[in-house]
Amino acid sequence: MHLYVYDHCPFCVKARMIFGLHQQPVELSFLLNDDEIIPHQLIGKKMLPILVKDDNSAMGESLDIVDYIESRSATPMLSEQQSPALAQWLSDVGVYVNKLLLPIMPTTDFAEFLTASSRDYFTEKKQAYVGDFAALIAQRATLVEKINQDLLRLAEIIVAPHAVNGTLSYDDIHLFPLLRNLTLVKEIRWPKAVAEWRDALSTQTAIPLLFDLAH
Ligand SMILES: N[C@@H](CCC(=O)N[C@@H](CS)C(=O)NCC(=O)O)C(=O)O
Repeated sequence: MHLYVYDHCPFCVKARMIFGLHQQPVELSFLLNDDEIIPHQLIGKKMLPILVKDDNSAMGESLDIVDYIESRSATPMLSEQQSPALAQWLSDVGVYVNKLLLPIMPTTDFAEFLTASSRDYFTEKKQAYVGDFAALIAQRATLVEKINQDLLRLAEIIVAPHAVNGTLSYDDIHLFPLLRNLTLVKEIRWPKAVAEWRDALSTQTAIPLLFDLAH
């Protein structure tokens, strides 16, 4: 199977996680962010992740891909258990965290941003809904302080180092991509319980964290 992704994309990380958890090999391709042709050819719109299955049919939507790999496994790994506290936390943080993270993305060495035109494409598209990147970069210290406070709250929600609810669930799939992207931000103060969970999920999914790219 073949998975088309962007490295910065939280939905793509969700799809990558399920392959890692099941230790199922998948061929990964990182598309340039301004490549509209391949996604359109595969699913008729410009959106990743896309899984091309063994029968050559293409599937979009991260959670459909997660469910597809789960349902094919003799030993499904994700419980349906949901933490209302985590859902609330993700919703609260979702209000502002893109203002911190999106302006950083085109300054990284991610494969999807290797060309000037791919960086320009991303910047123009994301600024249209999150706001001017230069203005957001000026707010970075305030946004970092907000997430540092919220990570303290998250530490109280995490039940066990290997799984946010004590056993692996879709909640782990929802949380890990955000925390992975936050490893790009060098000023983050990681509470111990959050750092342990983050590292354990990175190990279990075989998806590297981004500290090497942090600035
Ligand atoms: N509901 C979709 C959302 C996927 C999504 O929003 N992907 C973004 C990247 S994070 C995308 O491809 N956006 C179009 C673009 O970047 O041009 C899913 O869960 O897979």
